[in-house]
Amino acid sequence: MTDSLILTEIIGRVGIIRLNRPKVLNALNQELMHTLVSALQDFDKNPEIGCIVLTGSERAFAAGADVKEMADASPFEMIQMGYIEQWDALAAITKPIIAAVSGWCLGGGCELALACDMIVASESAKFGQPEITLGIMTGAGASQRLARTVGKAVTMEMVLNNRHLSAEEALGYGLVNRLTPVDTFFEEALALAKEIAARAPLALHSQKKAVTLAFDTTLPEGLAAERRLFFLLFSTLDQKEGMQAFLEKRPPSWRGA
Ligand code: DAK
Repeated sequence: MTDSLILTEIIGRVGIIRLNRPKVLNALNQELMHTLVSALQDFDKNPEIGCIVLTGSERAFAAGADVKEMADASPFEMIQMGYIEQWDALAAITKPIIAAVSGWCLGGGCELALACDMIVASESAKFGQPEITLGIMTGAGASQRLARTVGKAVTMEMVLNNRHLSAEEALGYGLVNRLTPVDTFFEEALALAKEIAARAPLALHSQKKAVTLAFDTTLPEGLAAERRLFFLLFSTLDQKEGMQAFLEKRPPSWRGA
């Protein structure tokens, strides 16, 4: 399917979404966010898809929310844009999402990458939160997700003084999983996504949920939720199949049931 704001494709069990506003470095306007979230929800509902890759261009993953769209907005208009609802819907996607990032990854773009489960970055990737330069602050999760990922000191420098992280620094701080040459970042992300997509679907679903809870709950609540999810998987055919396949020294054949 082709859309003006995003391009989608399915390769094997991987759903791919490419942000497609190249003239404005994939600035995230409301329409793009709305289209992106519906594409993610469609992939999430599709049992033929096990993992999602979200990417932009070589020059920019996304240079942030669309400044032109926000420049003259009142607080009420900002609320009406439904931006918050889109971000909440994005966080509710149950399948693993890998961000394949090259070039600019700023503001809302960086928050979008942070809302994904893993990041594969090209050597040209630059991560930053420049909201302060516009007289505003982060609004889609960076103050929380970035701080939990790279720590307080680096986050403070990024949000208070527009410090950009190079891809190498981002790798060192644990913001990204893998660093690749510019011409292979997408292939690397796709290869990782194909491996993940081939794994037991219900176990993937529960495992993502459990790790996500680590950021949303206290340790005892998170541990209790992990145990519930763990025991629940013993009601699945895939648990029986996975363990039987191990004992019979053969590859498992997952049913997603
Ligand atoms: N919005 C709109 N247009 C943008 C843009 C953006 N964020 N970023 C780039 N563009 C446009 C430029 O205006 C330019 O358009 P033309 O002049 O050609 O018409 C085109 O993309 C190419 O950009 P440049 O000519 O500037 O390219 P350079 O290589 O020289 O510079 C740059 C690249 C990324 C350093 C620069 O474009 C830049 O500084 N861009 C702005 C980055 C930025 O400030 N991003 C943060 C935006 S604020 C919310 C939650 C979150 C947010 C909002 C609401 N709620 C909960 C309601 C998030 C806010 C943000 O992200």
